[in-house]
Amino acid sequence: MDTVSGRDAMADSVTVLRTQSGRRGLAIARRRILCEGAMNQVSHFPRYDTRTVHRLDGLWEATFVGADVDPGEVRPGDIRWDDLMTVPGVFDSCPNHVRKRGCFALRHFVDTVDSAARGRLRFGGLGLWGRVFVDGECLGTCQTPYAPWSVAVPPGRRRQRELVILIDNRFDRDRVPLFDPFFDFYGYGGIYRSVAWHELPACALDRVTVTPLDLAGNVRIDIRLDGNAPAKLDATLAFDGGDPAAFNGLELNSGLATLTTRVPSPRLWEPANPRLHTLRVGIDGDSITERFGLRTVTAERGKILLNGKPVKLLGYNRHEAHPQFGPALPPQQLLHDLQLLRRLGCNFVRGSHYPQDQRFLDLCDELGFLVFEEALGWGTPAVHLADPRFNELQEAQTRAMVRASANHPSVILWGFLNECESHKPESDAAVARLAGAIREEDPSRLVTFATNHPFEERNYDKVDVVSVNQYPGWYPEDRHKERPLDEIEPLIDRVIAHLKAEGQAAKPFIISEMGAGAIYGWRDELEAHWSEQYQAAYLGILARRVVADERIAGVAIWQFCDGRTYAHGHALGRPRAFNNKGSFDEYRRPKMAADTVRRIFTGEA
Ligand code: ADA
Repeated sequence: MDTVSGRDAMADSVTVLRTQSGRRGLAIARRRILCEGAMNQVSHFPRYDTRTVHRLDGLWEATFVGADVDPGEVRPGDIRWDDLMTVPGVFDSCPNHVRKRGCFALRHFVDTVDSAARGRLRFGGLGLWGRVFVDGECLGTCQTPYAPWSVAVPPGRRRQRELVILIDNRFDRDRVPLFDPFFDFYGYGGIYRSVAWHELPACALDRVTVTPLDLAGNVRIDIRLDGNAPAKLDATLAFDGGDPAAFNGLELNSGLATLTTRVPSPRLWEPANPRLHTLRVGIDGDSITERFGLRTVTAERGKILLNGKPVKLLGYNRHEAHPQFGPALPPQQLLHDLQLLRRLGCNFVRGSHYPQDQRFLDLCDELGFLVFEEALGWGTPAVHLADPRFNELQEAQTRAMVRASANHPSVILWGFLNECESHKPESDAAVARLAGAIREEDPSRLVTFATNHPFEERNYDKVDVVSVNQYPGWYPEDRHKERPLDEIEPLIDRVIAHLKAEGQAAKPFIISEMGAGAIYGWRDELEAHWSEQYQAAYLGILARRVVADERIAGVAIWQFCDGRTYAHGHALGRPRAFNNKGSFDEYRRPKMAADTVRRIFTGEA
């Protein structure tokens, strides 16, 4: 499992096996052999061809530590290892631990090439809470579920390093201020995405961000260092595998060097023709290859413009969800989901409601999807919006999301705080802080957030795009109305009229959520709520209106597929304890609505 890039990977994996069998007995050696080739590894950009990177996805030792323990008191030396777990993976969907809430531990040994090298452990995302120990020493605690996160590892005394990760999935406002039990999606415990251990030189490259400045190939390049920065930086830049050009004596400001240049032979990235470029940056002792696309995204007179041309966003909200894998989806599923969306004529995905898997965004780049990526949030009440610790972690996860995804041309909208109490004064500072942090990190994309208070919203002035979540005809305004579907269009009309009255008519307006539930296979002559017919009729009205209405810049239908949610009393409004508003069920079997939407989005109807 320990893949080593930038070295002779095959020779190194043989060393791994020899070390294990010699030191820790045959059973473990067999276990290692199992680990070596069996797991799905799809590395994503950026890539590193000089440093040693141990990709740690695969089988780890594991154990459920307890439902009552304080994870802050757990020490690696006291743990008895009696189980196995895959990384990525969530323990509470595994047969041995299904439904459990508590503390779970995972262990893996990493055979470093240079024990004297400092390291960095990079996590694509975990939840709900995680703590990392290397050789028994606590190195950091992650309180930002789903967000990319990393921790520095000091050099060790021995080549083999013991890595122990504690995961806790209990709802706890102190430990996990960003995830609450009222969220309408299941809060799983585990390592949701890939983990890698990087061996680093004293001065290493952290990330290189390429920001398109125009359509002629001019770009701004930000080179961010990790470690001891020199006074000035000498770097080489090679686009698309071409010859490296030297850029010497670059000024550094807090480990960041910025320059502008022009991409040779620039090609635009467009949904119908998603052409990508690569940039390899080399410095003394390290290198990184980033992939990016040349495109601009702007807002003008109520429209979203991609490369200067209006684009209508037609798509769905998508949770990273599967009944067995939870949010730790295998790459087959990521591609499968996008292929289903494409068949429906979609060009747009809202990654509800958290930072996305980098492998998923790589696929969106390749397939030409447009993405609304948002930081973790769901129905945040005003009291949390006023809490300084909450806001600090919100900002941290939002910045981490933007930095991780900055090179994906697919991402055009940044968001946060889905359906917070943005009609209350406590929201003003919280929204301003997050919108400001995003613009500071990346002024090249549009900022939005999904409000479910369109008529009392206080924060329209802080966004570039107005995103509204509403469920007319599902959660009824009038329970006695004979034909609830008749609520849909009047509500849309009212929102549009209200935005005009508020002086927001020039901003693009998207319907970031609207939809209705249906139980897969429930076809009924009454065609009432929960029947496939009702949902199909509902989405038919919505999709037709969006396609036809110039004032609507796009839609993200709620939702792509059914997903597990509350396992408590809230499930009374969620049959099967699933949110059933998917156009596909949780196994991606289409309901009637999928075909209705397909016919409208593809123009067949
Ligand atoms: C909200 C929320 C979604 C989902 C939806 C629903 O708008 O943003 O996550 O819970 O309601 O199904 O009611």
